[in-house]
Amino acid sequence: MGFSSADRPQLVQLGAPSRAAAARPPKRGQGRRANARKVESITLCSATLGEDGRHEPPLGPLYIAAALEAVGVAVDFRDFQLHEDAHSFSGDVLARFLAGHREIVAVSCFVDMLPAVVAATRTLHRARPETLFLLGGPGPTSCAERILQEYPWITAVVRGEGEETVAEWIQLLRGERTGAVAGMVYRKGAELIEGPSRARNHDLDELPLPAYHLVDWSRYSNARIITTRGCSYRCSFCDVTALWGNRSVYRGLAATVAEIELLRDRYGKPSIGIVDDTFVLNRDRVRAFCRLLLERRTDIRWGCFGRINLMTPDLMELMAEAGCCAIFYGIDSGSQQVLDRTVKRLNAKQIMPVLRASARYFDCIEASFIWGYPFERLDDFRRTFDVAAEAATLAPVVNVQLHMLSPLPLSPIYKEFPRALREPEIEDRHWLLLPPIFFDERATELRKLVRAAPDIYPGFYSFTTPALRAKRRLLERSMRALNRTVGSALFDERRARLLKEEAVAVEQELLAEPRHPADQIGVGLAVSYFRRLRLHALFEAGAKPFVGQRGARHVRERTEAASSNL
Ligand code: B12
Ligand code: SF4
Repeated sequence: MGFSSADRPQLVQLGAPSRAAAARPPKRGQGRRANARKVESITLCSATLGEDGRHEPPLGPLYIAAALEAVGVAVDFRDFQLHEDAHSFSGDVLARFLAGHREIVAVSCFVDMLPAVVAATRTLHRARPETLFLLGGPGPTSCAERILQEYPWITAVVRGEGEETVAEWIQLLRGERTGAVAGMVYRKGAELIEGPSRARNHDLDELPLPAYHLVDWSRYSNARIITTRGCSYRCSFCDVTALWGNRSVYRGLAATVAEIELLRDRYGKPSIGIVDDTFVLNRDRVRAFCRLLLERRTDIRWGCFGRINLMTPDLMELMAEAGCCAIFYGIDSGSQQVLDRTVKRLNAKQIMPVLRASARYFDCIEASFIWGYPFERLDDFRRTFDVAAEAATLAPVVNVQLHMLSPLPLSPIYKEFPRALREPEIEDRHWLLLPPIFFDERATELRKLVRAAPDIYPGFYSFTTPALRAKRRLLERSMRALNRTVGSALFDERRARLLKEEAVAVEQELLAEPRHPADQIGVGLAVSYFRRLRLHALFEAGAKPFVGQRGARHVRERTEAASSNL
């Protein structure tokens, strides 16, 4: 069901009321009281999934839960990633997960789960049409207005940072305020009201902490925190700047470390993922953070998002001393032409020296590459492949990821090439960033939604890209090498050890074999895969596999720091 363009609701853009006017109680007889609701409780669902079978508490929805509790709303919190069938490509599973919901259902998701959320809310609406549906998070933010135009059962969508917006919406529903709510689009009768943009929150330490008390911590492997909102780079394939603006807002370090210690002490999580888009953006701040952890002997293990051009040996050393054991690098291409064209602000020559140095300090390094740009020639792709192959020789400490570019709705690259979308094909399935909705047989309903409104869901598509077949041939060769290597562990006793224990000599022997970059990548992926299996088994057995083996101890024992070639 959807609106045809002829009967789409009219969008009314409203300016912000003055603070005094907004907070003024409505006058008698104005009629608003008649529609006012009590809004005592809400069902709030995080519909974002975990990765590799690991789960961490979803921060965004927990910040929203805290904001709701602050205005007196009891939150029935549900985390869909913990459902055994969460990866089922089905709106019905999510709808069943939400059974017994309150009169308002708020759902948070990223682009990948948006069709499932839309399908689930449609099912719930059919069963209980009086329910109000509020969506938020990066997925709905990207096309808030279009969602409301297309799906008449959805009541409102919050854009971006949601704490203040959701609180004001509740006040509006209760009849406690008037005027448009900034930072959201919502339905009022037949009209869509678009509030003005909401100014970014510049005092993050004023916000209540995420409502950690609402989750069952025994279900999560690690904790997660965010210490900066936004990123000041403008990589053209990314939508972070569009979602958060290009000004980074930092939390205070004392408050950040206090939160980390709370997660460690009250919730028993000494391993923490710092999910700032680019944690190392302000290196002096990172140094101060590390020194504070060391001074306070906080003794946690943590991971973060780094950036190749910002890493120096002394920074890595200090981070490792302070417990950093995992780092993610969005490298995104090995070709300088593509790096420049995407405004990545990175010199391709820095990539390998930084990866090699990082491998001396950190346990787990994700080296993420993207391919499939509309302007990526075959020789650009080969450069990416060559760098990825060199990075793969550092497996399993370095794990290479090769994603096919997903056109995120708010990314500058999608705005530049809106007509270059194509449906991915079965050959692309291993490399897609978002779920393979176009060829998974369970995804019929979601596929229909995506095909009916590609502008809402461009991330499921790919871009047309030069020399696709030749690129695929190289990628397929990597997959064959990966499968061969994993398969060989079933028959070769020496290699079979890798399934159970770390055997560096066997890994080195495997990594020394390949001559072709495609084979090198495949073998590197296999070596990393063996390590993931081992970690998973340890985790299932109740151990703490994410405690670093390099980290602080490694740095203290290390003798070759001076030989860094950065
Ligand atoms: C941690 C993280 C992950 C984690 C965990 C996600 C989780 N369960 O929470 C993992 C590694 C699993 C992951 C995976 C993916 N991620 Co991710 N991830 C992030 C990251 C780095 C931090 C998320 C976070 O906690 N932010 C901090 C909180 C405070 O912000 P927030 O969630 O946006 O919440 C605020 C608002 O959005 C809003 N809000 C949020 N929910 C709700 C709900 C309601 C009702 C309301 C009113 C408001 C509201 O208010 C919140 C507070 O102000 C972000 C980048 C970023 N810095 O945000 C990318 C990001 C969210 N991921 C992204 C993507 C694309 C993915 C993947 C699809 C692909 C991939 N491999 O990266 C997968 C898909 C996951 C899945 N299957 O569902 C994109 C999303 C793009 C988009 N427009 O949707 C982002 C923005 C990064 C990027 N640009 O590439 N991710
Ligand atoms: S890709 Fe990373 S560095 Fe670039 S704009 Fe996005 S978050 Fe910032």
